[in-house]
Amino acid sequence: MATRFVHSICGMCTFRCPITVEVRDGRVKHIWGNPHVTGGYNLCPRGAAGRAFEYDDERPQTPLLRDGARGSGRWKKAAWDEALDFVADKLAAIKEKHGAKALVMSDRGGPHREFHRTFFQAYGSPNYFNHHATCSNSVHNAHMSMTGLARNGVAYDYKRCKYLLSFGRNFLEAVGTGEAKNIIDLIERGTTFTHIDVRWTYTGSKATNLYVVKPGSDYAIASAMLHVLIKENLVNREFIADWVNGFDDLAAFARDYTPEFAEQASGMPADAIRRVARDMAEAAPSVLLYPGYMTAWGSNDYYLRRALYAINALLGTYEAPGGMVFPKGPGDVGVKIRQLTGQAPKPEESERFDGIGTTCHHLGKGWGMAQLLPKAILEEDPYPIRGYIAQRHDPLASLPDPAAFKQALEKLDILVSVDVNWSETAWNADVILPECTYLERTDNVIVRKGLKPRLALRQQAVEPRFDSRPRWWIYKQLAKRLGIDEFLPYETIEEEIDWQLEGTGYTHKDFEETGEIKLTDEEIWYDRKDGLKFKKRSGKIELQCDELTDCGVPCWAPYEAPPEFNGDKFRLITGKKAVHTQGRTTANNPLLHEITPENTIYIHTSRAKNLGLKTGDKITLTPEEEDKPQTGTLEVTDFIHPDAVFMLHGFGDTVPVRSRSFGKGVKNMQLSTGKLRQTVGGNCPLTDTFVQIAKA
Ligand SMILES: Nc1nc2c(c(=O)[nH]1)N[C@H]1C(S)=C(S)[C@@H](COP(=O)(O)OP(=O)(O)OC[C@H]3O[C@@H](n4cnc5c(=O)[nH]c(N)nc54)[C@H](O)[C@@H]3O)O[C@H]1N2
Ligand SMILES: Nc1nc2c(c(=O)[nH]1)N[C@H]1C(S)=C(S)[C@@H](COP(=O)(O)OP(=O)(O)OC[C@H]3O[C@@H](n4cnc5c(=O)[nH]c(N)nc54)[C@H](O)[C@@H]3O)O[C@H]1N2
Ligand code: SF4
Ligand SMILES: [Mo]
Repeated sequence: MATRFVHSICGMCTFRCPITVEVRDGRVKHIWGNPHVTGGYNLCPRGAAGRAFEYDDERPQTPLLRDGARGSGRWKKAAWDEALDFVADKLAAIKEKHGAKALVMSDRGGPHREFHRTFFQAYGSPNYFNHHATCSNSVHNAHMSMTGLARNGVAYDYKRCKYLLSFGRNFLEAVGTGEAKNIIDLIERGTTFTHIDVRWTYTGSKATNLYVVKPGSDYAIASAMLHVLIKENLVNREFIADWVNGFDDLAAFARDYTPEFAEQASGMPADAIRRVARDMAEAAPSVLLYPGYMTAWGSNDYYLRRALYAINALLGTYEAPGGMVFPKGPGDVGVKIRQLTGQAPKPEESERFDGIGTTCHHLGKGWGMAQLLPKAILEEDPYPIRGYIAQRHDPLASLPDPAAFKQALEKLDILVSVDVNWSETAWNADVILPECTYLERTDNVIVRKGLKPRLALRQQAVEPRFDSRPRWWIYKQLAKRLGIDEFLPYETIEEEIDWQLEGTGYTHKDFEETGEIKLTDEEIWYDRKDGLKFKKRSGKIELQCDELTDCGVPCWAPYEAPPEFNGDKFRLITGKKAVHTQGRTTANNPLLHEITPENTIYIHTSRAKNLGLKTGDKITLTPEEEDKPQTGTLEVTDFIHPDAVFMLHGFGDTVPVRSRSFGKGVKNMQLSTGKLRQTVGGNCPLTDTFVQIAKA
């Protein structure tokens, strides 16, 4: 038996962990953590279940054209030429009739976007957006507003951290393996880890201190921490003098937010708030105040995230050992990696459908606002949108109110889904272009930024099982048909990789041995006195800035208390578990489905008692604006805040051909009616969802 080991990149979520695929006789035998990179730790359950995904037949196996009503499940199999001709003709007609901006494209973000982003830019539309409206928009835009840096414009030096504070970052269940390993090491080293959540999680159970607070009250807590740091002069005066503008405005804002005020608002004891602020100051600058990952909680997220970054700024944690460090790239070691996205010209038609850059200037164009698409399509406001390519993105599973979203999609001339699964969006599309799985394809070179930057490559481990194609091929073929393929200068993936690496002395062959190329053995640090690279006009962190106030957006907004919850009314909180990814198809993965086949509904014992409910009861959940209840199974627990009802995200599958997950559990997104709207941070206000609970 012939066994090979292929070093590659996991694709079961977007952490892109380094993997080694054991291939025996052309089949995946097992998937390991790549020992050359990780030093031996292994994958999360989803990463290991990649093999079950690969050998599951329940995915689109050829290009498909819709052959019945939308969502009816009637499809006509098509050859690739036929499907690509069909798509290209539609895209050409849309451009001719309505202009390029009438086409929108969304994806999952990240560094594997080169091919479709370049294609889309060459087509000439400004209307690219990604999933972040329901993920990190508010934290990203908060950081941009203060530093000009993206959310991932800083990395976290867990290894040297002396105090970790997190507001709801569920490191050990919403996992990335490398980060989870760092957190476990940190806990084992005895580092103080304070965690604030609205329920007990696995992460909370491992923390040094856990505070369960009123949902939506975190901004009061963070403001009170600012209050203590400033009032007790625990801030880093030298760092502030060198790098921070607007301190006085922030101090004026924080003056009224006493720990006692925050205790009343949140339930977190005032003494504890004081102690956390003082302990952090003691450990500073080796402190990590994690600013949040999935931050699409409520309407005031933006200010919570600004407050968290402000605490980091006042404690001087930027580029400090154990703090938030600037991730270094090839440029820092004098290496230049070419990227396709720079090749196509910027679209001439620059007015975006979501208003970013025209009516709305304080938000970044890079991520967009997916939640505004339905309104733009339905009302042709600000102009008609006629085509949509969803590339590795499932808006009908990841955005609130899928019924409203679906209604808008009906108005399109074409909806294309490029997916590896039967996603909810694929099921409702006009055309499905099946991509090869991450184990069946090679992608572009990516940069792993950090203190020691590296290059990494996803490398094909096995032959495609079905009539699917890699994304580099799909977009090259579409581009050829539209006469814009000069911007994708390759015929094979090896040519593309070597084009990216030209002038570096490396070629695609250099990834074969370990899957990565190390660009340096030494850590790179910038000089904290004069070498930090903030991207605001002043070159500093701006706690107060004209760019916001000129748009009518206050830099610091007053705390607004969330409503009271009693009787049968609850605030809907959703989240992840280590065995599933998002609203996506891991619920149908044969192995992962076996571990967690459906979600249950958690409420606090005191609330259940008042409603006469007990564990195992069938209950209905009714959304605010519609009388369409869903039914689920109740779990009564002491380990959740009484205001909240919690369920795992990603269940209640509506795609019949996913035989295992179809119809199992509750689809929380259907309860979030009326949430396809913008907040000040650009995120959807997902946890501003209120539901009524009753016995079924
Ligand atoms: N209520 C609620 N809503 C949420 C969340 C929540 O916790 N609660 N989580 C939010 C978060 S944090 C995020 S990031 C978003 C995520 O939302 P999405 O980005 O839509 O989620 P994913 O499920 O990761 O991936 C989308 C699609 O990519 C497909 N896919 C996977 N691998 C490949 C591939 O290699 N090629 C192609 N072409 N397609 C592929 C999957 O089959 C899936 O259909 O959802 C958000 N929505
Ligand atoms: N297994 C697994 N791991 C994943 C993913 C996955 O789908 N599955 N997705 C990845 C992605 S894309 C992302 S963005 C990250 C998300 O990582 P996280 O943001 O850590 O994860 P979530 O589960 O979305 O939600 C985090 C927590 O927020 C808490 N919370 C909700 N409202 C409040 C509040 O008002 N205050 C406080 N303090 N806490 C609150 C919830 O109780 C929940 O425990 O996970 C990544 N890792
Ligand atoms: S966290 Fe798990 S699923 Fe995500 S990339 Fe890493 S191993 Fe794969
Ligand atoms: Mo996310």
